[in-house]
Amino acid sequence: RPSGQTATGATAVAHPNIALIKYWGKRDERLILPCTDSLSMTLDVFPTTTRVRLDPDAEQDEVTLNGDRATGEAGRRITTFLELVRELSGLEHRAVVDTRNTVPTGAGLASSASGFAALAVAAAAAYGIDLDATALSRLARRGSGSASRSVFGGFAVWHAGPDTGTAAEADLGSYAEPVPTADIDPALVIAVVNAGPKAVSSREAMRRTVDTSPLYRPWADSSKQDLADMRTALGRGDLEAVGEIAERNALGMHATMLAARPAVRYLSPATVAVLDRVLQLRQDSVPAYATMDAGPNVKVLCRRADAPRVADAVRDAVPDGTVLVAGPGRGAHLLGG
Ligand code: 2P0
Repeated sequence: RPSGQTATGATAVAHPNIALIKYWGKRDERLILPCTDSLSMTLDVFPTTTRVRLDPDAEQDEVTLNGDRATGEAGRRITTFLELVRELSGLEHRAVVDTRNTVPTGAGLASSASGFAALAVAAAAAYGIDLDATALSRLARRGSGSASRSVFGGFAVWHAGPDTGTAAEADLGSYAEPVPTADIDPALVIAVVNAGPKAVSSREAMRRTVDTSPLYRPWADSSKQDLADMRTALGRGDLEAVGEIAERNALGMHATMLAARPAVRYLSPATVAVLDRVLQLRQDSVPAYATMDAGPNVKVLCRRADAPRVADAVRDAVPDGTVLVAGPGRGAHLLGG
């Protein structure tokens, strides 16, 4: 038994991941089955630490997020997730969940990915269900799609799973796994630009895009080729190709949202300022490539050796922003495990 686990409780740590081939759009909202495969790098910054303890006497789950009692949607999502864990375990005990997130407030940095990956690992251990990494990834997916990838360290691909057959078959086929890569010694320079809170949740934005954007299908189709090309580029350790594919896939995803009705636009003037700087870096022969998620922040993929120069350039573009450098990190694990 790892030291993070006691008879009735367990503590797990997980990190966010940044997708290089994006997940955007669900074909099943309840099971969180995506329309497309996606591929990401798990980071070595912003860990989430989650402790789950069973309380046989409690009538309700008690969830604390960064020291405050979770209310509203966040609390509901966690309780719904715990219901699923209880179903799998056959135990009915309520749980005390304590989550500490280190993502800076408003950074828009996939805290649901690290959050549900840590919760899946801690809750499975606390409820005594013995799941392998594949099953943990499937379970984490039910909390938040991108969490399926944070179960693994480094580069991971999340399979959409079969879209013929039963719901159970689709569920079984939709999980993440590590991607074979040659060493590209990558860094992601993260530009947290100043921005207000997200106007549209990614859940709602995905739904609107799938339902109304005439560009959605073409992007989803092109994403298949992007993924195949990305696997090849990672396999041969070609950072330039990895970056080019990641950038085109992300810009395509944002194009689908811009064409939704009404449009969803997460990119801000500061985002574009960073994109200009990334272009300039490439003209100066520094391989650097941008990707953006459901917010204005930019993550710039480059060689670790170039990260200080890239970070300086980005800082110069967004003087009011915060810039930090991340590398590939570990998958979700029990503390002490
Ligand atoms: C990704 N994003 O692949 C994409 C790219 C944002 C843009 O996964 O509804 O929080 O919980 O499954 O995983 C954000 O969506 O959505 C996301 P749910 P999630 O990283």
